[in-house]
Amino acid sequence: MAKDLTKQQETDENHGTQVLEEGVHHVNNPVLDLPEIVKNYLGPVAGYHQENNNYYFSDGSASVEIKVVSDEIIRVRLAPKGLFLEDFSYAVPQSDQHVAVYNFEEDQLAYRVKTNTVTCVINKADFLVSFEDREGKAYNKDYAPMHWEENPDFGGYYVYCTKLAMASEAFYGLGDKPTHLNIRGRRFVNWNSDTYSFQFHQDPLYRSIPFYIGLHEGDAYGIFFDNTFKTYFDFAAEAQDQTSFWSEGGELQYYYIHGPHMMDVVKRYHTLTGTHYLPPLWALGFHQCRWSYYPESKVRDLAKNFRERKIPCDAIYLDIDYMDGYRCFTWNKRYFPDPKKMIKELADDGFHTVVIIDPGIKVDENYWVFREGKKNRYFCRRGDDYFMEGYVWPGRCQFPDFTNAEVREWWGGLFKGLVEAGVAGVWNDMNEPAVFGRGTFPNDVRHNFDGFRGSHRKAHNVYGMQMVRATYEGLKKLFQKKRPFTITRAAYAGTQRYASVWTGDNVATWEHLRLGALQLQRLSTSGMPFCGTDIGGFSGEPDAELFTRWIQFGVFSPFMRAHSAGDTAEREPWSFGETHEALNRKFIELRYKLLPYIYSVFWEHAKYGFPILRPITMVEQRLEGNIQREEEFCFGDKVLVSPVLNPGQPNKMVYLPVGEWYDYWEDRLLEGGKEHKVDTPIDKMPMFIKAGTVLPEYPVMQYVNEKKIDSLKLVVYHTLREVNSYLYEDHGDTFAYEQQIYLEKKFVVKGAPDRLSIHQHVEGLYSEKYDTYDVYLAALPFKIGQVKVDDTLVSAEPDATGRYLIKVSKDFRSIQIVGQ
Ligand code: MIG
Repeated sequence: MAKDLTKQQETDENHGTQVLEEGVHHVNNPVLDLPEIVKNYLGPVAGYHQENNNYYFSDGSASVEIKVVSDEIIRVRLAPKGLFLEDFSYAVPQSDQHVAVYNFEEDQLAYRVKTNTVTCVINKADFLVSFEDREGKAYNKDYAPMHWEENPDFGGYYVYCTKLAMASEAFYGLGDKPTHLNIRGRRFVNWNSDTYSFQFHQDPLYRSIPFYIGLHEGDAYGIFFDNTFKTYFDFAAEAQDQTSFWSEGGELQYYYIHGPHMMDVVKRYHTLTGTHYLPPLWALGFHQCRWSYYPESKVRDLAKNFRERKIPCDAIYLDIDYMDGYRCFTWNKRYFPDPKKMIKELADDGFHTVVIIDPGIKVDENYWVFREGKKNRYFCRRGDDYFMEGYVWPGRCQFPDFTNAEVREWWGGLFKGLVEAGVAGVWNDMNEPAVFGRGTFPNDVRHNFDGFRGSHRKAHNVYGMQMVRATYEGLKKLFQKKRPFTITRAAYAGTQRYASVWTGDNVATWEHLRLGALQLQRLSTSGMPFCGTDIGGFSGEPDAELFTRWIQFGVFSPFMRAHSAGDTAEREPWSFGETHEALNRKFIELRYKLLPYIYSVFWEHAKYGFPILRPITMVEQRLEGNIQREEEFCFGDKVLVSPVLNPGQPNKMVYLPVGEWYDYWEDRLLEGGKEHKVDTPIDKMPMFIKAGTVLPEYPVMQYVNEKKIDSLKLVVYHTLREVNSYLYEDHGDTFAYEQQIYLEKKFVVKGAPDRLSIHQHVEGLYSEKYDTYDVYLAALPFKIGQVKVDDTLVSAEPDATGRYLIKVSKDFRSIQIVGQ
């Protein structure tokens, strides 16, 4: 097939000559001299040169740059006329990483750029590029030479890359696409879109993450096509043996990211695009939202209900109605006469207040934000210099150009008033950007693009990202020492550096609950770790059962927020009668118990780039049967859950990866590597803990830091192997951790049929506020003979559930438990 393409190309060239020859006969009509617009393919490689870790190959007119980014990452760029665009990316702030070793080889057939782990092969005859591991196994290969087509309307080129899709290759990633985890056989577009009540398979949605993972014979690699224009991906949909990606503009620029572990691919993708900063601990609690809670009495009533009913909650959201005529950075004083006082009183009761901010600024000469933006020329302009105007909630609006650093700085400062009023977090909505009636901005709108200039074609997909970046950076400055919380609807690759995301306007149906489970797993594997769905569904009405099942899934969503549209019935955890109120409470309490574990998983993400949610395929990528598994997933590496996704479901089959697992609800040992039938009455959700885990648990609190913890609970699950667990602790809401003011505790658990030992190693400079641990030994397969803590004999007390309790100093180094 690749040959055919070369033929095609030859014909095109011949055709070009014919046109020219014909032109000789038609000198009066120069239009006939113009070459036809055709797809151009790279020809045979004519030569190369090297500049440090960049290698340039040319076919005589077009150039390809191969850049060794790190031992495992190689970047490829194409310049159709030999001239590369300026090297600027919103996703990758710094493409120069440490490279240990690289070298170059040439033989008759090919050039090879080699690192310690990857070899990039460039075939001389056809310019096909491929990537191999050290053993020469091909991970990823061009099917056709890179190609392009001139874009006469806008300039530049449509750029294309076509890869070989291997017979059994599966594909993952690509952000929030609402479809099955394996996207083989499907085609996608990336163009951020406001998609109220979206459906299964609908495309595109709110975010553009042009990054995918290929998994073939158990080995994985990633491709990150860093291009902000409208991009397309085809995963063996049009042709079974081809995977293509292309764009309507910009450069054909992609990163090949080596595995072979999927986890490492994601981790390395994060070395390019950054991780999510460590969120404040309260942001990992339960959040209650609705469009909208107003006036103030309603908000107070909501808060009171949470506390009286003893349902934990850390954040209350104010949707657009808190503003004066939907003008950003203002308050509706009739609904909220004294916001500062209200927010203070909520804070005293343990609630953080998060407010929504949209990009549209009302055209209104009496509105200071509009006046400032107008005076300083901060609003977007059309191709012919008219202002970009469109209708959104406030009425006729203009829109800041967030791709301008000066505008971002200004925007960040606008939060001063809200921060002074006590606001703890900001929710950016409508930033695809959404415009009533016409969807989004027209293509001719111009953007600064941080000095690199571009039309909306180029800036559309990063508009929301730059808005939330401005929001995050502004809040960070205003808060000084405290960590901000931000959430955005639109995003491009790299947005995780500035915000969490939610999946937008979903629907209160069982299908959407399932979709949410797919979307959050997909977002996690696509570098957007801090993500959640509107629990309960945004539009439509969930019944009690659906709501409770969604809360259960919410406990294991990185971001846990209930939200609903204004035209639906009120929807709080107590809205479905007492039985369900108790069930919802039980599971929200579970979230709070697990907080120290959840926080540690976020730390592993922030510091090392590990995803929070891990689909089974990622945990056991070598087992092909796992490719089909979409319902069970791991939260961190110690907890596996399988949310119940059907009404009236009495039980479900749950697959547990190879190894031993414990049913969380009854400390029952289950053998992994197979499926288990698990009962799923409404008060249970399948949840399993890996054998050998040290699971930290907080006592139930109504909000983060409500109580001082006197003794931290650690549940230790018996194992026959050696297993490491990590616990991360710090202030919870400052940046002191950047100065080593944190603790990273490693617990090494080793077991045999008649014994168990736990060793603790502590690093860091923070001091916990408690002095002891309550160590609970779960599921011991033997009767305790003796327990030694750092060489001192201590006693173990059995509790009602069959666990044994040992009280130890938080500074213990080892615990040895021996059977009778
Ligand atoms: O046009 O602010 O997705 O969460 O409640 C609707 C009102 C605008 C869409 C968001 C939704 C939010 C709603 N917004």
